[in-house]
Amino acid sequence: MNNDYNFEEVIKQFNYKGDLVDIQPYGAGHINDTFAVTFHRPHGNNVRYILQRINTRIFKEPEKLMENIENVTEFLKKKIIASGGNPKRETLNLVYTTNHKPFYCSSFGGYWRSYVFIEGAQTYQVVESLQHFYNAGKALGNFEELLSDFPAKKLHETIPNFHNTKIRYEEFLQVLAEDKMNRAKDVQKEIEFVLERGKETTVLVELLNSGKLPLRVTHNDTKFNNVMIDNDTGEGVCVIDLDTIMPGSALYDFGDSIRSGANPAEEDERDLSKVSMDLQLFEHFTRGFLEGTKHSLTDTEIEYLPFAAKLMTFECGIRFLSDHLNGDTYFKIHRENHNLDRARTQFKMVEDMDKKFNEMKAIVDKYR
Ligand code: ADP
Ligand code: GN1
Ligand code: MG
Repeated sequence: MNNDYNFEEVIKQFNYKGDLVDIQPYGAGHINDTFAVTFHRPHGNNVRYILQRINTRIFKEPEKLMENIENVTEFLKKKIIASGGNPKRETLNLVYTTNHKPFYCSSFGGYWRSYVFIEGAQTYQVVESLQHFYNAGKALGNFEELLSDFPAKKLHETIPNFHNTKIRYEEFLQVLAEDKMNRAKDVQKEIEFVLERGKETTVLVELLNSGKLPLRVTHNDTKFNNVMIDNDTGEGVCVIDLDTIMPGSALYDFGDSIRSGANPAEEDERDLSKVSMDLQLFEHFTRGFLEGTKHSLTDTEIEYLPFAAKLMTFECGIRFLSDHLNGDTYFKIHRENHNLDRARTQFKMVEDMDKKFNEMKAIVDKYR
């Protein structure tokens, strides 16, 4: 356990009931520091909460970020109640501080927040069943549908230009020109791969700017481990990790889900022969997503779904490769060349999507 954190100070700020019995690092996110904290209630069971330190190197305005999360979860709660759902499980529930704030700014540094732990469900790094991925698609489509009348103006942009692939590409060119760590010489093949495809990075940005694609309230970080899957029913019970909720495109959410879930291997798999874009997985997610959105996507959105899957995968690869060249300052790494390994899996997926592009289009047409 990392002793840099003064848990005693942090834990007493939140409205937890019972005696603290355990604190454990939790989950496999690349950004925040996440812990599961367990309390024992007198005459009762143990109760768990999620406690997170927000990564303020990445999220520079945590107060605004928390305002987004409060507004969105309150909005979702009302809708879930109105449709007879369970608001304690189907959306994140913040635990407030004793001062009625949604976060605590600690004396030793860092912004902390806490959520009710969603029990009886789990997240997966790799999809283990087609049904799970179909259900994740349904849950994410439904999430967008529920937020379709959320007042987008109320949202702060927590990371400006997050999915502006054109700007991501320009930033890559800059990092490459600087080559701070002198690593470019060892990754020429990957650099070439990016440079050859640079032109494609403007497509969605231009469609959005010209109004041909609608701006919606989107999640923007829809990797499979950001959907909690119910242990009994296999349903996508709750969409979590709401740090990047911002105005965006449904194509970002669809594309990022395919990027992370349609690959039967881990995101950092070193044996690239195991990495691919599995068409069966693609089909299950697509069917679920289109059902979840209640078929409300426009023709242009539907037309660009396969392209978005490829572009979001390419964008993520660019981000991993940029971070590798830049000395691994953004994504958490756990071994040498970790971001390079991650970039390679993304580029392998892009290549595979190129080969299977017509089949992906045919699948989308089947369910539109
Ligand atoms: P990061 O931004 O670092 O990815 P997440 O908010 O996704 O952080 O949390 C990391 C992991 O913690 C998730 O993948 C999930 O397994 C777990 N987790 C997060 N929130 C909850 C919750 N409310 N209940 C249960 N598990 C959760
Ligand atoms: C990060 O936070 P996490 O691990 O769910 C990243 C995503 C990337 C993803 C790649 C805020 O997601 O954009 O697609 O890693 N989140 C942020 O695995 O940058
Ligand atoms: Mg996450």
